[in-house]
Amino acid sequence: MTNRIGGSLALAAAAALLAAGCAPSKPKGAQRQQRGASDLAVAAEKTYVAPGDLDEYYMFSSGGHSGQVFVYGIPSMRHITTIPVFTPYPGVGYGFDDDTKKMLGEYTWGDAHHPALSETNGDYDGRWLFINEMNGRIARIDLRDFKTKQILGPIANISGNHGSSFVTPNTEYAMMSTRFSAPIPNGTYAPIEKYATDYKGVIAGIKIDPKSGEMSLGWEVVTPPFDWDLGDAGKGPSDGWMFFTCYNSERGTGKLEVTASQRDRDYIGAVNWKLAEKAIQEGKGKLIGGVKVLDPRDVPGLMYLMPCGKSPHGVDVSPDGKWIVGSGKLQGVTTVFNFEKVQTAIRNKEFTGDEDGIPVLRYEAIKDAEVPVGLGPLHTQFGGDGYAYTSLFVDSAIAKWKLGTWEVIDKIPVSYSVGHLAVAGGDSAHPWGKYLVSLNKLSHGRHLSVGPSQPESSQLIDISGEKMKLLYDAFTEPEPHYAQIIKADKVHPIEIYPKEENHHPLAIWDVKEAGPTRQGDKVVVKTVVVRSTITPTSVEVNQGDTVTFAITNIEQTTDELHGFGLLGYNKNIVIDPGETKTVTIKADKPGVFPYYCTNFCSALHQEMQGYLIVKPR
Ligand code: CUK
Ligand code: CUA
Repeated sequence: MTNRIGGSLALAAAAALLAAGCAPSKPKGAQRQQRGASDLAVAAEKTYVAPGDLDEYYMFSSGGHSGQVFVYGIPSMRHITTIPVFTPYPGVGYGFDDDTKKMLGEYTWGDAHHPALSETNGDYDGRWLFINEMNGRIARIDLRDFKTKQILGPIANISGNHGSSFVTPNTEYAMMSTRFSAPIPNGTYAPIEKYATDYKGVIAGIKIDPKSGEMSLGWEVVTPPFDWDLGDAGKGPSDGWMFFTCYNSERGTGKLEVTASQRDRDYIGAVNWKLAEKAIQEGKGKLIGGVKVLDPRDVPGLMYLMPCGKSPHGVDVSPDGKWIVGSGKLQGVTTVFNFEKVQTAIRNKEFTGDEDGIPVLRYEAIKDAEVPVGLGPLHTQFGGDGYAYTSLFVDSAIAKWKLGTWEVIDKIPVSYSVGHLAVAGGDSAHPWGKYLVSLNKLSHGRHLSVGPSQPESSQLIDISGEKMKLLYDAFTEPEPHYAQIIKADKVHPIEIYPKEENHHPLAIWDVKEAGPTRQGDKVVVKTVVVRSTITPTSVEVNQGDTVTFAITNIEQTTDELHGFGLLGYNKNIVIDPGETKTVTIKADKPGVFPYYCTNFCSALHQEMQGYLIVKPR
């Protein structure tokens, strides 16, 4: 690596700031940022959604280690709902009924970073939302009812699935990758001294059924232990490729802040997923951990390495698919690669070497520009008008720059230390632009004090004009990373489950059919909930029985949810109008256990109650 990258002086400063913690000095509580009165009035008007009016966009924000997805309205920045994904959520009974309990499996937490809306021809189609999780899992939320329908994984050989769940332009695949390289298959021992040779990175394609959205493992590619961090799929001319950044091409261990920052460059890995698909069909994969894994040495053309500035984090493909933007965290520039040049370099074999058989492309041959955006560039999103927006962690700002001319047009400070940013449609083929949300890592008391565990901060920024304008501060629970913003009219949720669509084998719609049936020591209680009775109103079983309540909410009225809380047995579920759910307990404790409706549903809500009576043996 002989080429120097611009901003290497700044680099040392950046590294120091990264290490030291880098927020600007802390403002006093309730202190106002100095601003002209007219600006405040404009910001207020632009974000005010009057009572009864609706927001223009949905924002789906990852909940980080809360394992959830937060749904906001934009421009109001109101938190409308939470979609539980990887974590039980008593509010909607998630993780308590038999189906969602099974879906969560043994995990009671998940670290979810990157939501991805499904796409058709590179544009959001409003069908599904996918989201990754660090324990090698990925989930699909159906936007028809805003519910998690599938959790796939943990996927074999993947270790710390961070570079996920970015999708290809027609949702053929969601992406997956190993961030914490480890020996494969999982469960293999190798001492840390063997890191460089025996630890592996893995990149995977998660196949998505175009009709049902059902996910399954498509293929895996084994790589050197580079710690794959983030990804994005090519589109337009670059369709067929996936790009992943890595931050440890040094193959360092121990204090990575030192060892992983030695080289001037790390890599963006480019994987030809259409070739991966073909190679697996041709049987070129080797069975590792029960799945077929491709070695780039066996499949020429499968993978290339694009050198990118020190410790890159985000990689983002422009709306037209021509440019690939990679940002080195420890640089003052973001690098723009030209996909056409990448292809030419591959054709002309402009390689400077290889890493375990994966050719390294010559940096100067594939680069179009180094844009001097500022310190600590992380992620880039795109507007609909040829502008790009890059988050600057160290500068605690967002830079606006022009694709093609590479001019930096504007910069706006954010509060504080932005990670991801999200523009409406900002990673699609046709971004809407208009709004940008800065998902900040620190809030430093820009809110009423709530003690040391401060909320997460997101800021709404108007990007409709030449200059970016801050509109609003919003706060949430931990911890949004990335978000996707979609025009509200692209999403078409139902408001009840239609009776004719309920094919649950245990559903009943007539209270006369309600009651227990027994087979040996298994008792199934067909149950109806409707204003304002839970039928049956009491059930007697024997100690040691396995009891399944199959509960149908026969309401067909919007918002008439009923709950089923069972005291003493740690069960709490919620049944939406027209829905049937089952909840199973082992009745191992004798006694009388009340069950009751937990959702305030009518004037006679209190009366919705009954008893599970467990007769001692
Ligand atoms: S990460 Cu959090 S700032 Cu997990 Cu996408 Cu970049
Ligand atoms: Cu049903 Cu309260």
